[in-house]
Amino acid sequence: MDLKQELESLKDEVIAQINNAQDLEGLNKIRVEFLGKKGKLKSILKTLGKLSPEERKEIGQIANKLKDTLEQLIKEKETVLKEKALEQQLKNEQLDITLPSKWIKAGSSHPVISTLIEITEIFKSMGFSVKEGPEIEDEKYNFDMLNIPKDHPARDMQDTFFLNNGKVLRTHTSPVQIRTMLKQKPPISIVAPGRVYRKDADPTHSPMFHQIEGLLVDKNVTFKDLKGVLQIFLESVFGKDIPIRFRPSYFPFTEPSAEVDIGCTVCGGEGCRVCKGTGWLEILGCGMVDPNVFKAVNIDPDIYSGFAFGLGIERIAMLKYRITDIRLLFTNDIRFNKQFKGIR
Ligand code: 2U9
Repeated sequence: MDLKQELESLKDEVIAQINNAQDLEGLNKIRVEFLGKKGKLKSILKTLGKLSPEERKEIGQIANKLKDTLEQLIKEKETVLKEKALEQQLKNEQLDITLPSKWIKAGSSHPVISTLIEITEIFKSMGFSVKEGPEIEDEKYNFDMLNIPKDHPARDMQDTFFLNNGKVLRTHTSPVQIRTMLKQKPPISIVAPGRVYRKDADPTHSPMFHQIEGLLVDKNVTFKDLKGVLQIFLESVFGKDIPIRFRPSYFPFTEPSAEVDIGCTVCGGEGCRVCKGTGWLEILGCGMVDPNVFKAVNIDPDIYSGFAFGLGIERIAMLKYRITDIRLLFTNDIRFNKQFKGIR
């Protein structure tokens, strides 16, 4: 068989094999076997030297053309096989996107925290900014500068957690307002939400609870301003028709001082167990900042006046969700906590 014939039959053989190739791996084997460095086409070409120059030229051209043709055919087949492989892969990895997904258990906000956020947002909407401070406080900020003298019952060992380092767990968030007034000159309008601590434990008292306190200081601030702000606040939480009353009271850091009641949300004022038959619920304390407090932070009480107020968050949350024992809020019984899912 001469070289021409050999090339011709090689061509037929390779084409047949390419057509039969089932996958990319098989196709690559064919490429190596026939077109590779040690392939069959190369070994045929090695024998060209034995031919006359004319024949060499002719056969060389045929061989090169054959090489181009086979490379082209392999390339085309490669495209077909790649598509086939992808199709197979997609078939194997088929997803059923109509299957229902796995249920993700979402958490939710604790009722005390959702109440705290709700109340804070109301004061923010009235222009108050939010300030926070340390829970471990100096007695100076927690008591002295708030006009609470050394022999005051609020400082009593029975009420306050005293720490070994001479500091205390803050009994209210008032030190945040003291710290703010030391740093910032009036006008000031802030609320201070956070945890506070008192040695107290019964169905309505917890040794740790949350407060929000507010402070507004400027020239010409009056009790009327205090009443207006608290009315807007109470109507936002309990509804536009909620009855409100101010009762005279006493706090060392405010003068005059008042306690604010709302009509009982349980009996509507008729008298029940929750309001102890009075028809009223005590909601917060407030008053005009005592001049002694202003003096302690270097604000001139002859130029400036201000009002302050404070309330316990747990008490509001308990009224809102009709909870009768404060301890339920901190026991972390999942059956209790789950009831607030979806609220806020
Ligand atoms: C500064 C000056 C005055 C904050 C006030 C109350 C009245 C009050 C209680 C409510 C229920 C605490 O959580 S509770 O037990 N608070 O009655 N708090 S006036 O007065 C301030 C605070 C800071 C510098």
